[in-house]
Amino acid sequence: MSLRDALKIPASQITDESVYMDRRRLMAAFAAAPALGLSGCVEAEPPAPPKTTLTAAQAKSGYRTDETPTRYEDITTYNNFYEFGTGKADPSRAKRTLRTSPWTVAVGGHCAKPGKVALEDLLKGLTAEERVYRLRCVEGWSMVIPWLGVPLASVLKRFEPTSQAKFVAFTTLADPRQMPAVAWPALDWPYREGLRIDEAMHPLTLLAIGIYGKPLLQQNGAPLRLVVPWKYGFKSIKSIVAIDFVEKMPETAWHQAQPSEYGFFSNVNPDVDHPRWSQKSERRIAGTGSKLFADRIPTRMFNGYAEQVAGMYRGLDLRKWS
Ligand SMILES: Nc1nc2c(c(=O)[nH]1)N[C@H]1C(S)=C(S)[C@@H](COP(=O)(O)O)O[C@H]1N2
Ligand SMILES: [Mo]
Repeated sequence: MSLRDALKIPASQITDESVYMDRRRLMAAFAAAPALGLSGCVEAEPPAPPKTTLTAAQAKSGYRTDETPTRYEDITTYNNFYEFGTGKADPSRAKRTLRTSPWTVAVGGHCAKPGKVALEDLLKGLTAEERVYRLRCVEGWSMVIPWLGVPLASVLKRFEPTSQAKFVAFTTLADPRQMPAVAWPALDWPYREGLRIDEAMHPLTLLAIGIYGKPLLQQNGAPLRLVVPWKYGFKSIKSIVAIDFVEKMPETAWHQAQPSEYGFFSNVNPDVDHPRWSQKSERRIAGTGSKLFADRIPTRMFNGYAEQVAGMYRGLDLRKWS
């Protein structure tokens, strides 16, 4: 039995053995250079972001959609959360081992007021809003989800990031006692993600705490996860325990696993194919009758949020910086 079979990683998700071995070498190299850590630069730095202007009304127009929301039972049973297994049903079938209370988030790096903050304090004084955002996965499926959350910007501003804070790095909990699949090297734990500072501060970027008005379930990334609606699903990191303001583009779990397949920006872009499949179309998780997927629909640039976010990438080669 191959390692991939043993780990139940579908071929579409991870690769052939040779790439897997490459990744192991990469991980070994990474372990040998721990100083790289969170501030380690992934590749050459992209040009600085242009100054963008977005009116409140323009931003708000992205908060809703007329599309039919995906059913709650589908949103909570068709998941990617590799810390609980690589199968889509694994996270919802897993025992409820994640202790979400008390929950603390360590915020650090280039900011005037770093600190380890209890979740209640992190959200104190902020009003949770419902926003209906699409989530589009690289594997070609998508959902429409009524998220409950707070703008990430309003949380980050309280820590007073300095001018050296060019990027924001996020880290998921990696406790094998609470997350059984962390015992297996499906990814190099902890799961990490990152955003450029303007993306992190963009009004569309949400720190979600619920779905359909209910607190997030374990499988959806309780007690708080990121939602970046114009990027592929893996940018929406779950069960966040650390947020760091960094100067260099941070390493991310999927980029580290497959640098040729998962770029840092990972903006939904129908014109840039994943090396092993097209990104031109997607299928909604339909949840009607016995049909899991609805018919294929064309994928839209920036997942349909171009009006709100395209300005942030003016002058950036979206092929090179995919
Ligand atoms: N920590 C962590 N965050 C994660 C993942 C993961 O495996 N671990 N999977 C990502 C991927 S690939 C997707 S598509 C979304 C899925 O979110 P959902 O299960 O709530 O729909 O979570 C993202 N966040
Ligand atoms: Mo995904």
